[in-house]
Amino acid sequence: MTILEKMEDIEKSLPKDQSIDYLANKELILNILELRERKNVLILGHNYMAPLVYQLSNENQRGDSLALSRYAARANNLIILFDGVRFMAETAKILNPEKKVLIADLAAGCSLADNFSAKDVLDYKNRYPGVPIVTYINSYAEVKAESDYCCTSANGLDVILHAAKEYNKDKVIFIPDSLMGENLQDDLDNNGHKIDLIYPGKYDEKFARCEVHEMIKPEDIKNIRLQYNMQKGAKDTAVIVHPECLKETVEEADFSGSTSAMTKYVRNHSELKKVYLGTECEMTSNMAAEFPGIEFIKTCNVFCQHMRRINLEKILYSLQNEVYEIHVDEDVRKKARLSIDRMLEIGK
Ligand code: CIZ
Ligand code: SF4
Repeated sequence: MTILEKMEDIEKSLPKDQSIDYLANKELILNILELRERKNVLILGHNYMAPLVYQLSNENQRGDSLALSRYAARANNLIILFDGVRFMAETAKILNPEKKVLIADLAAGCSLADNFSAKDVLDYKNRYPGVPIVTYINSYAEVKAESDYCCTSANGLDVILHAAKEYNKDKVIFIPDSLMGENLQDDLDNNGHKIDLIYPGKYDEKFARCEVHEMIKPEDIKNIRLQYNMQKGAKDTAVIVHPECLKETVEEADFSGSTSAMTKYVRNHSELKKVYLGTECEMTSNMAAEFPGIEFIKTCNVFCQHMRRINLEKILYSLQNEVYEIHVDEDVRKKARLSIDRMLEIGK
């Protein structure tokens, strides 16, 4: 696709309410695409990016953090710009050490990753010797390096079951997300698995939550159902929430899953006419652009301050100067890689 064709494609693919934004930022977008081409950069776009940023990436180069990192590993580009938060770009670097991985703002954090250190993992290890540690992908390399397995919101249950079997234990440690831990324990119980999942906050005072998803309360879901006539279990409507939400919120939903699972759910239910997504708000904008036949309820004002740090101006600056590169200590990287590889093996 030529740059002009890509510009036309972006304009066409944007949600209707963004056409003025497109015109206002046209030159910036053009400059970014020219640099992308000249420097042969792979631009990866996470599902939570604002539509103008999201559309900079080609269709198959958008998605969740793991799918994007895997995509990066297959690509030939020597420079990767990861439009997402820092732990995601770091995961791409762990899987692609020989490539230069850039992020438009190194301060793009995450309330889950930022509140959990390698020392916290070691504390769990000391308290529960021999119990396998499954670490959510929303964590930094030093934390992954001290863990036995990595997991994502798409495969958490499978990885936990595998870890319990492999270590012959009825206990598994899951870090750092307290709310997802609670939701996973529920999944285990509901599916008849007698596994005690040890997550922060269950038996101790430590706690980590996604500051975005914890804002979506069960009463919000009830109100949306009433206001938009979306009964639980109805065929043509769906309330879908992320497993980083409160357990009580998940219980009110029709389905709970990772961003990739949300997309898959909508794609596989062609009868859907109205959908509410309980997650970062930009995901709703991006889904609305992808599924124009469905009405997406956008009542929320739930944005991630970290994701919002990634904007067109900073992307251009990073590409122009090849700055804000992700570095990971090689010993840490190798150990972190092991936990990711052990997860990928399970998915095979
Ligand atoms: O792994 C990701 O991309 C995250 C953090 C969210 C999701 O559910 O896809
Ligand atoms: Fe972290 Fe939540 Fe923001 Fe995702 S949405 S980056 S989990 S704070």
